[in-house]
Amino acid sequence: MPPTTSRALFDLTGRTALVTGSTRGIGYALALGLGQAGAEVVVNSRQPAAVDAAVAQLRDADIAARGAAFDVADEASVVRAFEALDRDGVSVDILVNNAGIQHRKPMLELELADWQRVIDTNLTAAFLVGREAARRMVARGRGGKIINIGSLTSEAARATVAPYTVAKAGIKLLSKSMAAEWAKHDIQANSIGPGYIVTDMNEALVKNPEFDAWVKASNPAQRWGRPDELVGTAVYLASAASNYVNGQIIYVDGGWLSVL
Ligand code: GCO
Repeated sequence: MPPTTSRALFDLTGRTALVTGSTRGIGYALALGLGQAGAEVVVNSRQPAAVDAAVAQLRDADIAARGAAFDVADEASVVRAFEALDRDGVSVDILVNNAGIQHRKPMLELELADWQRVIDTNLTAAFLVGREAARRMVARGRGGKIINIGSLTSEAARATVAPYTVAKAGIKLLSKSMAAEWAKHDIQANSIGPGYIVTDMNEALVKNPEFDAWVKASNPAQRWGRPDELVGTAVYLASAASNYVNGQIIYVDGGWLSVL
């Protein structure tokens, strides 16, 4: 039965959320925000020590948290991780495919290995982790939520970040593909498209005066975004408030894509 009040619509109590790449930056902010909305959160990155530190930090904030260190781009690692969650009785109701890397290089100089590494981590991983989560959501018969993290580059390209751009464009249509196949199982799959957010990955850009000026001149909010400014959209897409929303992408970009 649907929640009885609009406030209850956004309550994630009793749900478990796996956020990939959640030991820092956007992923950590989303894990914290989903936890504050009531979810138990599963923290992920490839580094066990970083996962343990993030879990401890979340628990210090009274968030129910556990860790799952695995490589989202490695199929065997993903399968083993979900089998371990199965053994521990952990059911992922909400998946946030956030893990991602950046590699800035003009295509004329770009090595195939670097192209492939970005595609594997930023796009193929979302399929691998999404497939394992969805298989279990379907088997449990109580639906689920998948949130894939896109980018402004899901819509438009910036020079020197071609593999990232192509992967993020793929993320937008992967959410639509997931909706096409899994909506009948009451799974809602949507994307969030962050604008330029202050994160470790963007540190060099924030510190570059010309790039900083370009970002501020290119969006009507005239500023960079913060990771915590993505939390509201994530809670919405993770909650009953979005049960009839599927295959969409919501840009949290200061209005960047809305203006000439
Ligand atoms: C870059 C940045 C971008 C942002 C973000 C913008 O090098 O241009 O890393 O890719 O991170 O994706 O939406």
